[in-house]
Amino acid sequence: MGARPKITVVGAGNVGASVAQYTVEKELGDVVLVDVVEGIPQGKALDLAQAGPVHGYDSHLVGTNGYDETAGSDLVVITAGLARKPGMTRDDLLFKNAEIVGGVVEQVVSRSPDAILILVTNPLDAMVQLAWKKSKLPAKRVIGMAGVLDSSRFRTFIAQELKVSVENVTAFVLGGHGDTMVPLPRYSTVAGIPITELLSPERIEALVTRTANGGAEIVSLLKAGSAYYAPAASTVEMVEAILKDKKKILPCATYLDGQYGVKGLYVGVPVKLGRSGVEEIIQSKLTPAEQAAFDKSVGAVRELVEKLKL
Ligand code: TXD
Repeated sequence: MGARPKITVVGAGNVGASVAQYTVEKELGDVVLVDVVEGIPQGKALDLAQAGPVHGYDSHLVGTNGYDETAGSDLVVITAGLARKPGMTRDDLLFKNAEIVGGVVEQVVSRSPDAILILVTNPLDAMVQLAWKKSKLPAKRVIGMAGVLDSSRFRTFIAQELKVSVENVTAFVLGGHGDTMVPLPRYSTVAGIPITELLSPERIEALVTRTANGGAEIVSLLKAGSAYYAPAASTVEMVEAILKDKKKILPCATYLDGQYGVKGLYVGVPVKLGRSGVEEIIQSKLTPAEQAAFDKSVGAVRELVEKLKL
């Protein structure tokens, strides 16, 4: 490891390995890949290192089953966790992943007290709240990835519908991850034009519904496992915004302390990401209908968090 930023990725499964891949392809820093399964992080790190000559990156990669190699990380991405198995309730998953994420946070923070944490493990909003509590880090340095993915899905569907470049499409989403997320069509644009001027309310509603069910649509196609390319790409957009101090505004799960009428809870809203983490929470006025949908989403997040008794 050298003078480049140091990025630890915990969980070398589908999302974690893809995060490592995109991170080195963009040469954002050196990567330490951690997993409990023996051989997997080592094998994937070595394999990715051997793609370096072809892709032209010099980032170093290390795979490990321990945490000593993670010491002094600038940024830690946590994807470790279980997926829901048959017979397992959402609550079973909540408690199991809380145990995993809690343990991981203790291990990484003791060795990298200055790191910024990005949480990916589901249920996302509850896991990021737990990670913040356990880490005792300032809230600006503990951030959850979900909104970038949800808005990227929405942007994909808008671009397909209107047959325009995805690069022309921006989208604005709020709320918790998944089925209660709140897309804001009047702030979602194509080359600056709100989609409310380009699409009928019915078509917008259909795209919104498909976005909210975006994760489930992929699970039903893949059968085993869930989405990982877009989740990893979304995570790496956050990594890049932070390490390059871009001041990029992205929807992330962040700690609200009164903003949007919410206090003491992690929820997805647009934030400015820079080298110190969440540098600003971007606020905008919601219509009564938008605020009601947001409040409902916040209620669902709060319900999960309360079960954890943090
Ligand atoms: O928008 C979002 N936030 C999400 C969330 C988008 C996609 C995936 N999302 C969630 O991320 C998903 O529901 C899972 O909770 C995580 C990881 O998903 P992934 O698809 O990567 O799951 P895998 O392939 O099962 O990988 C999980 C890895 C696996 O290799 C385990 O061995 C490892 O986590 N694992 C651990 N690593 C380290 N330490 C501990 N304790 C541990 N336990 C399991």
